Amino acid sequence: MLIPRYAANTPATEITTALENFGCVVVTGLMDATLRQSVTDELAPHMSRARVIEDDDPSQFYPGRTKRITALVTRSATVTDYLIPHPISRKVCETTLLPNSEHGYQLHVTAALEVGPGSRTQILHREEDSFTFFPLPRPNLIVASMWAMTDFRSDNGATLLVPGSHKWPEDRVATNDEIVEAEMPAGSVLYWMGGLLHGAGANTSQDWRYGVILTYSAGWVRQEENQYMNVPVERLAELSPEIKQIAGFEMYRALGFHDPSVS
Ligand SMILES: O=C(O)CCC(=O)C(=O)O
Repeated sequence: MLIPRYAANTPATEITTALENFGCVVVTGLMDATLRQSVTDELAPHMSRARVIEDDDPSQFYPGRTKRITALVTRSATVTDYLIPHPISRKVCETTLLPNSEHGYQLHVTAALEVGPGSRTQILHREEDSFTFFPLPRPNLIVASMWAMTDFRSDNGATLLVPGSHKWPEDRVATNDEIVEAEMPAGSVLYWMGGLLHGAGANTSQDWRYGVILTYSAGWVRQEENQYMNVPVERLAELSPEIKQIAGFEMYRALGFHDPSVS
């Protein structure tokens, strides 16, 4: 099975319908070379300090020969202002998350991720694996996006996904022929449902595969990335009301109050 693929000017309802049915979809042409360069330049000093795991432990979630940094709201104005609130991502969030979270959704994780030469296949997992309270298939609590800074190819670690697995029961295991690669040109975005099995592919090439992951969750769940720790008050003061809300700094009904005289 191939992952459904759409151009950026496709009506959003076509994209979200395919996403809900197949569990994943690629949208091409969402980010031009200038934007990609801005993201890469803003994150370069942080990426250069990121630790590369040299010794791979196959039982570990993160494969060796990969680099990962988080806190992108603090570290990249371009990710914050353009990628996070992108109209197609917002439409995807509205369609997949609002039915279970009618007062809004929030950022769940921001991460930039480089998969290096020699990196193995990542263990297949679901973004919603922390929410063990709900039996599989879970209600939609998360939707994920991967913004391709470089081409994603079969040989350089393109994300592997199992279409349809967001609707599977606990005991169904993916067979090799059910796993597909999200090959896509730089500037594309892969969206997938939080209940979908996926993981980074192996990189047998000489290139580093570079992507930015932005995930979003129902407004009432605990965010996976602790934005209150990863966004210092000086950076928070620079954020627009829209970004503050989406980053999780606004209340969801009674959740998240604070006393402004304290901080
Ligand atoms: O890098 C990828 O393609 C997927 C990474 C991922 O799913 C993760 O690290 O949680």
